[in-house]
Amino acid sequence: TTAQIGVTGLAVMGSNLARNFARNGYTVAVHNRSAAKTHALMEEHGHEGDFIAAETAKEFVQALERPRRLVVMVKAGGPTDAVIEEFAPLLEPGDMIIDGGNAHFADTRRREAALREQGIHFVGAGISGGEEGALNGPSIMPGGPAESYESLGPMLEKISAKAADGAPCVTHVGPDGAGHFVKMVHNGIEYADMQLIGEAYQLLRDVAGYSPAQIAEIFRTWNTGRLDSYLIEITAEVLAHVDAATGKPFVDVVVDQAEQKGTGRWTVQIALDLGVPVSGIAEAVFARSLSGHASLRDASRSLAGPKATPLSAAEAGAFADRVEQALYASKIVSYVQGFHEIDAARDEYDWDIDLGKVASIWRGGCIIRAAFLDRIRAAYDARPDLPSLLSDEGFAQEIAAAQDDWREVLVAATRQGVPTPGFAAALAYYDALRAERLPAALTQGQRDFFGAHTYRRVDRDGSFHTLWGGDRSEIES
Ligand code: NBP
Repeated sequence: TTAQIGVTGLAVMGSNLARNFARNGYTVAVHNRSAAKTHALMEEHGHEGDFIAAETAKEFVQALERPRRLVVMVKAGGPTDAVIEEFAPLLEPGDMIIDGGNAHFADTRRREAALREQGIHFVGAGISGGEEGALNGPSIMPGGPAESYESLGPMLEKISAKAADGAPCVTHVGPDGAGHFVKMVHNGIEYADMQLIGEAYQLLRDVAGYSPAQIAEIFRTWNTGRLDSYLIEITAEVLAHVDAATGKPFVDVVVDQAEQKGTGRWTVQIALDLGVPVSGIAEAVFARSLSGHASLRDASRSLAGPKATPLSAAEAGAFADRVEQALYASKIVSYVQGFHEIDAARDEYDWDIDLGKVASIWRGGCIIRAAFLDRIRAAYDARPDLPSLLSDEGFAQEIAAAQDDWREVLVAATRQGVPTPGFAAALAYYDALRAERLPAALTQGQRDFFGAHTYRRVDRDGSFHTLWGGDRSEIES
């Protein structure tokens, strides 16, 4: 027998993905650098479907039907290159290597170009949904050559999550690194979503005076409305959880220093290179980084702050409603920024990415899955050239309805000294976009003053310079 697909790298993600393929009726060849993981998978889950266990790379490749489809699920970076180096010489033109790890899209572009020389199709596929998603249906973002999707696509569609309307959460995103790029931005948006939820929690706790259990209930209620999403759902679970050892709220016994693996940081680094303002995502990355500076925080605890004035019970309820508005409006801005980054990459790399499809495949399986994404899909489907999600009438109206509360929440946060960098960055972005005039005009004047960098005028074409050190007359340059 031959296998229709092979998975090498059988840590948690790889073995769950292999089981997902097998449970969907495919014969799956499985391989891992150290054979112990292969044996463990066969022993524990071999009965779930048709697996072919391979001890060596050669056996693995021989077990695959042609053209071969070989999924690599190893630690991103050096290990991925090591695996490619090992397998590429054993493959033939037309075979496919599918990298399901969290690769940097620039690495994916490099690998795709190198393998193309050998006629091997390299598909960088972003996979989101964690272990559970890999087993029961992730959101999959494959890039690479469009023709590889013809035979690979139907298999991925089968194992992927399905949106509420039954559509599979996978599409051919675009060429070479497009899939991993979109996965990177997905993670950037995930960081922003998590930060905004964190700020909402802290405000409900410090300004409104609610307990974690009460806040869990508030999030449960929010989850039945327009904020309905996986992250809101698990937030309620985490907040309701009580630590068995101490009887305290779980959230109070966890060290408040957030870690990160790098995809959020990449989203911001690349956005800087592309010149795209992803301020909300950046604040989320910085907030995690700030939380980890323990000695700086220790040294700063005695700094002056405002006197806390807790709200009455009646005021607290109204405040919670305002926080919901602020959270929703800020969330819209995060998505505006994330989609802007994908749009900019589309131009930079000549990728034909359909933004409506991206929103569509994020509706299920992935960490940012949310009812809200169906609205984004609809907005882009109605107008594929939408300059920004804020240009969509529906979103613009919702923000218009939310903005008074959004501002009030930030006033309360500022007055009480609760840090809300995500909410604040989102509102500043919104206000900057709507502003009639920005102080950028003054910036241009300063640049011209100290560096003769020139400026453009509102009333005439051309570049101009004022002779600041002389008679201050203007010359055209
Ligand atoms: P890990 O990222 O922990 O990687 C472990 C696997 O890599 C093992 O199979 C290991 O083989 C293999 N490996 C290493 Br390390 N170095 C190797 C080398 N030089 N040659 C061959 N194999 C090597 O596994 P994971 O958590 O299952 O994640 C797999 C990929 O999926 C990663 O890229 C990750 O970023 C991505 N991802 C993870 C999640 C998640 O929720 N965990 C979600 C989405 C994407 P060994 O057994 O012989 O040491």
